[in-house]
Amino acid sequence: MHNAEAPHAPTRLIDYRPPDWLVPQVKLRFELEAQRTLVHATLHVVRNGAHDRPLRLDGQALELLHLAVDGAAHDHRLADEKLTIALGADAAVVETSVAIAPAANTRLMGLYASGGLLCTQCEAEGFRRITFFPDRPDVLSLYSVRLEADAAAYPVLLANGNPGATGALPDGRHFAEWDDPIPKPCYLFAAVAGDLSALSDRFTTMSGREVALNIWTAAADVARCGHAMAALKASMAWDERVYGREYDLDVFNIVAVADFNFGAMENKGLNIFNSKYVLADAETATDWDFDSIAGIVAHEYFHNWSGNRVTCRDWFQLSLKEGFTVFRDQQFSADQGSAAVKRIEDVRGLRGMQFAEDAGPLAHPVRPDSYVEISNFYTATIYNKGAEIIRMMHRLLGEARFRAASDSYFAANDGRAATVEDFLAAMAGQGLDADTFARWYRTRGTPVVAAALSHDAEAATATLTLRQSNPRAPDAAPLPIPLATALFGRQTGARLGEERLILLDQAETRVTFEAVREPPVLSINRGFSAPVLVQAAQSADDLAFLAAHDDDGFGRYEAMQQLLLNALIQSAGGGGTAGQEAVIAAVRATLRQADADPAFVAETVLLPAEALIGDRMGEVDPEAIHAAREALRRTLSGALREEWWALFHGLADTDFALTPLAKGRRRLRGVALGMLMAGDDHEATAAAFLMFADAATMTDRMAALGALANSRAVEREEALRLFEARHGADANAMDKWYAVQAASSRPDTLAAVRRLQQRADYSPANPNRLRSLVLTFANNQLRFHAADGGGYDFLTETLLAVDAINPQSAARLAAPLGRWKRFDAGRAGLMRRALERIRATPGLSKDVQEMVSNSLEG
Ligand code: HT7
Ligand code: ZN
Repeated sequence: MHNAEAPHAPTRLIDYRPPDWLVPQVKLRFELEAQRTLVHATLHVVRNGAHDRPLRLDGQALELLHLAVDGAAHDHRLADEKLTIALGADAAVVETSVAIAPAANTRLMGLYASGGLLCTQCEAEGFRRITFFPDRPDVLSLYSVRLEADAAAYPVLLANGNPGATGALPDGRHFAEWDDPIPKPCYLFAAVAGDLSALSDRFTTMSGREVALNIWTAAADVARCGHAMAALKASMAWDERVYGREYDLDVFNIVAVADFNFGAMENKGLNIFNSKYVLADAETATDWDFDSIAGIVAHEYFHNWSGNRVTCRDWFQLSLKEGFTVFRDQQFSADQGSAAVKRIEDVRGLRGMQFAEDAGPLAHPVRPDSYVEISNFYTATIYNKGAEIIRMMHRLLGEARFRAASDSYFAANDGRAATVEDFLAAMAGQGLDADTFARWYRTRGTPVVAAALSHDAEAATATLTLRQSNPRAPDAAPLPIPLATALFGRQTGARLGEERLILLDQAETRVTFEAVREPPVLSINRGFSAPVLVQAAQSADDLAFLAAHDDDGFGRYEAMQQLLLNALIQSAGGGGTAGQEAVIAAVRATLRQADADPAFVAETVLLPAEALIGDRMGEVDPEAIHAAREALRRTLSGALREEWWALFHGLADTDFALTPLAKGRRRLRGVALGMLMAGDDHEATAAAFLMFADAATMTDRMAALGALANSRAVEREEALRLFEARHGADANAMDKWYAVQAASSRPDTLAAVRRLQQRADYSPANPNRLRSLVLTFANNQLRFHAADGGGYDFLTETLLAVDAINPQSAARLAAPLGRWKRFDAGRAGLMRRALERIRATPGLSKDVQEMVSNSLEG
């Protein structure tokens, strides 16, 4: 089967040309109504350079009602989502009026309705669904906006910049004007209208300016905005202190909406957030939610400089703002709690998502060469690998020089649409080898570093041989890979000399360590100094030694995880369970540190996820991996039973605190419960139910519900029922309820997911609900990859139905099928056929077409 429709033409980086026309000034007037909104635009356009090309404006799903140039009717052509106007002069005033239909906009791009609100999402190419405009990030304009709407339905009217005049209009309507004094690309445009209430506060900037802060939401939810507000103020202070960046408008507004394609959006002065990342209280939010809210509030705020004041020249430069901003939000979060635990969480996320992406058919460089649909490129590679590249620069330059380089980057590019080269040039100004570093941006795939250590006892030297390779880019030039390295004495357990930062920038390097008088154990890529896979062939003894003695917290975590992973891979590959005593002993030793750092211990002893085990095996065998992981869980559960129970009881808290210690205690208690529940133990099931029923926090409630969700015990159904009775009216809490069932290892999970799809409160049009049910199920390796292909059929049907509603959501559902080459012939064939069936469906969106074609051919 093949799709008769022609594939969409890709956009290519090498074809970049500066805009033919600039738009220094824009005036917009909205006559807002959910069914039909009128948008009147006045663009002051200026020819950019000497040429005779016409003005070409992007427009999608717009009904053109009126067009004038310099006040008079003018010839124009409207075809293929482009409005072409030939202009004789070098400057003109172009006026258009269009009609759009927010209530019918299920793509959630452009102006759309969510609940009773009207709101916008323009990144990457949504502004063209609001008005005709050169919808590209290198056209920066000053905006003045007037919103008009029914005063009862939409009492609050917000747009970017600073507020201006407001007033009443005939027929119960009213208006509000907003002026943004800072030039911006149209993807940062935003407007919101609705019946909103605000949690308000103030911030005094470092130069003494007063900024009004508001978080807007439904009146009933205002009390749940406190955490987000505290995070906003902390972010503003942090960006001043650490990067010298001051906020530049009189107001900073955040609006929470229920239907949103992403986490949040950094529109200038008017951030729009998925409500999941704003609303939180002890009753409904887990510690993960609280931390995510703080991280995302910070991320969007930091974009005010890394993204808004300095924006991207084109979408190929997306990581210029996203990678840098993720790095900045990671630094911020590390400063708020335990830096070591934050690093572990970030690396776990990177390995789980980005390494998998880099190893599969959707692998792409951090700066891709081409795309069909840019929305498909908001990926872990752009965001998280991009952040790791910045982190490596930070590490190589050191704090002071990195700060100097970032200062000069902001100063040189303020008000400009910049490129990765501009960023590298600023780093080069402080001594970074920008030419070789640029290779990280153009090379896809995760580099593999083979490390071999030899010891010459007589000479008291150790030689470390390092070789880099990249299976996904075998011919690529070597990358500069900074590897923080130390040696430890096997006899003394002490570190031998200082940590060294080795820059592996050749295919192979040899490094000698002096005064190594006892057999050394290698600790490499400490703190995860480079986003690479290290193959160091360390024995179980070496790993257990490092898990106990490494003075780098990440190194101890890494050693323990590698020990667990080796045991799991051996057993899942049919190699038995020999050597697991060493694993038990290492876990026991780690548990002894629980009082000092429970969060670290929880992360360290948590068994690697089934998908990660699969990523490290030649062929993914979902059943064998699940069986091996369950068996190890039972082994650890039995061997350390007293320890787990002691932790479970000893870590029970009845109060609600958000300190790192309190969060760590809850996390470790959840891990202990998970271990105790291995094998559906009755005593543990009863304890889990009690924990669920008595929980003082959502974290405890969800830990218990998650453990029960895999169980066959009657308590499972009772807990699910109680949860629904308590949280049924709260969409964000119910998303957790959906997800926990979709992630279950029970054999009836697919049937349960299909039943859940029939519920009245399930809607595929809501991206959060879709993700919590369908994407969670598609990432449930054991049940999604059932050998009969039932999971693939389910996903295919759902994806095709969703594509007609929201192509961005549908495209995200395609990714799990992209792993097809990693499975046995039976599953691979079924997955490939599912992809082919999708590709052959008429009328497919270009979002899905690109994902599916890349999955089949990449
Ligand atoms: N820069 C924002 C990206 C974003 C987005 C992209 C595609 C479709 C919808 C979207 N909503 C937000 C989010 C960020 O990285 O901060
Ligand atoms: Zn971002």
